[in-house]
Amino acid sequence: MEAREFNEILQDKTRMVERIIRSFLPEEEGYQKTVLEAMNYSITVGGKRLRPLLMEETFHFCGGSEENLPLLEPFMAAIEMIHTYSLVHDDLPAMDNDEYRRGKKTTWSVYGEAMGILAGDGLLNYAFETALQALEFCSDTDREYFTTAPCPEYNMQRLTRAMQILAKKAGIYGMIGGQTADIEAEGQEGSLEKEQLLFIHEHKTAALIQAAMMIGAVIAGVTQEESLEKLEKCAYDIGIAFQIQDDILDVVGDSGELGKPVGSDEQNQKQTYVTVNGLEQSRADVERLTKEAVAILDSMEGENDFLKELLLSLVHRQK
Ligand code: GRG
Repeated sequence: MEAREFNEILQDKTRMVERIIRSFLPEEEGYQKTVLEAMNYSITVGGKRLRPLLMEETFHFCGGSEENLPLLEPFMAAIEMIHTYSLVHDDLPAMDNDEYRRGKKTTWSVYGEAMGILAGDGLLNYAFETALQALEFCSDTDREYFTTAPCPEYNMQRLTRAMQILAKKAGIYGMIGGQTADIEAEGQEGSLEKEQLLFIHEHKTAALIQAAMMIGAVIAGVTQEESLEKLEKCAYDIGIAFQIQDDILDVVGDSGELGKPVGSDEQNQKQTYVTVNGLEQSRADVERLTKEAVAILDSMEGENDFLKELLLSLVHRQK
């Protein structure tokens, strides 16, 4: 696929994901209007929409049919809400104390700290309310409108498994666990163990990417544990590569393009993959992990052209 063709398709797909996300956002009304505004501000302010994109591409790769898209879409919006909440909380004064993200003021710096906390909480909870809306579209008889008809067993199994994955990968055995280890590592004297760093990256960053790809597969109808494990490993490689690239960009990236200041890791004396392994080794590891991820996809059945290009594009991303 030519780079230009890939970029055009990516733009189209990102616009489509954008529409899906917006269609699930809450109305800004009522006495709780401020928190709803802060939530919507946080999620509409920008972002690459990588996780919902990966979810949808994996769904197609695994043979998901058009008629099952209404089951997938609530999960696409939900995962972006969870990702956004994590950024909103990560930017808070008690965590990274950042005033800019995605080229715009962070949520707490616009709405105040208390509203920043509540907007993150709201997004996390609303993510599960949104994912559960899939129940309204799972009947065979009436896909377009809300229906009280019972959800057929085969769809119920898909939705339950998808909810399990979403909850676990976002929680204490996933992203929250990784963030905890990351925060504690910041105060640690002496160099971080390689295993410790990989734990942080796997849980803080890779876990949501794993959730995205695994949920796409589950909603498409994949039930074989072996296939899900392959996708989990593929997403692990992508997630670690993505985080290493994030650490690289903090050293050599362009703050205008990134929409946030660079050099923050050095300023905060934060140990990262780059400070532990050096720039050259880090770059080589991003390439190696991405190749491993693509090899896993190639070992599975299914058309993977765009998904493969998407993974490869992350290696060279500048933002
Ligand atoms: C607060 C529970 C909790 C978790 C926070 C996601 C996170 C954990 C912290 C944010 C900082 C960070 C470097 C996270 C690693 C993952 C990462 C690189 C996130 C940025 O994801 P992108 O590049 O962001 O997809 P956009 O803005 O494009 O959506």
